[in-house]
Amino acid sequence: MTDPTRTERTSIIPSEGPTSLPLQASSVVGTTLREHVLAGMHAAPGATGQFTSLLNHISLGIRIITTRVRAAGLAGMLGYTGDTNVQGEQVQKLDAFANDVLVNVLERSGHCGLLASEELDEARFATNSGKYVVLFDPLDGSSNIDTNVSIGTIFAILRRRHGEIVPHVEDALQPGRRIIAAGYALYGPSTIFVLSSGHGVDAFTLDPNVGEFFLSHPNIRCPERGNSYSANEGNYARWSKGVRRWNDWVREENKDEGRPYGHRYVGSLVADAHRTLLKGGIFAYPADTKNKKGKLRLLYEANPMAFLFEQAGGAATDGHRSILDIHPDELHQRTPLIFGSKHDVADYEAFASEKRT
Ligand code: P6P
Repeated sequence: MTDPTRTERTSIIPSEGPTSLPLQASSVVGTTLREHVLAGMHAAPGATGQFTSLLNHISLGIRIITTRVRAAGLAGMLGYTGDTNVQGEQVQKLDAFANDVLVNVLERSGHCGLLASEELDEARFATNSGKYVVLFDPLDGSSNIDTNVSIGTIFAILRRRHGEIVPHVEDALQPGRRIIAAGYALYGPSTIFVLSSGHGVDAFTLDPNVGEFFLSHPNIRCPERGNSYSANEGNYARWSKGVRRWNDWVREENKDEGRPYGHRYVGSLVADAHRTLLKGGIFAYPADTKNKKGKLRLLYEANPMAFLFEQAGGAATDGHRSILDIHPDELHQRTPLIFGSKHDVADYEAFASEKRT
């Protein structure tokens, strides 16, 4: 059965020559995110519209953040607030603003029971009756803000597990397999909103003049194998023997196997993830002797990315198991994070576990 939420973009220019037929109204305007999400709701038996409303509020938050990111250089929003967050990192003004915006729209949606953010030490009860949990990194890659490098917002949505009216912090500590939707916004030359609610992955591009996201990349599939790798090789000496062997292998000359791979590394997770999702290849942030559990956060960075890549036919691992199978113990726990084309990820796991030398 074709997925009713798969609304192929109608062509704006008729494929044949000049036609006397008037352009169909639908062929002038693409599919908006709002329409796409609504179509998903109509296709979901028993849908109440709460999930749709929650997604629309997240979209509103991302559009508000976009305006400030675009004007940050002029609006004096760059530079540090002087505060430090639970990660011990200097909090930049845009981080704080993005966090406040998302907390506000989630509370106003009335459907978020519990929220957790990289910028908040503890999980926060949003609305007692809200049946959803939203975990997010409001502005990932913020260390790149001052140099005008693309940054992003990452989120995951789950259902609350505990029946009590008052949300329970345990509702946030669920394995990624229980994610019902996840996505990211990439604030690059365009603002792109990439979303999956369990029926494949779609991307929407913001038209700033209209203030709407339009479907630009329906049904994204991550290529089964790519030709680039993305890793901070400055950590090479700190990696395990198996990971160093993988890195050496991926750079060896072997024309038959398409190596060496090209090296691409922005140092902003959402930018590196988006390229890997569209072009294939592999992103790797392994554990090392400095970050023994890895650097990236499980709940609001690794899990959303893992959900998206698996939905697009790719894979995501900590080097030994799927990221989505990890049972969280604490809100801000870190994990090694490797994702991308499924064959490239499988090669990495073989080297990392030293099954391959
Ligand atoms: P490194 C940015 O600070 C970030 O949290 C992610 O966006 C990015 O993938 C990673 O850290 C980069 O880390 O150690 O290479 O600078």
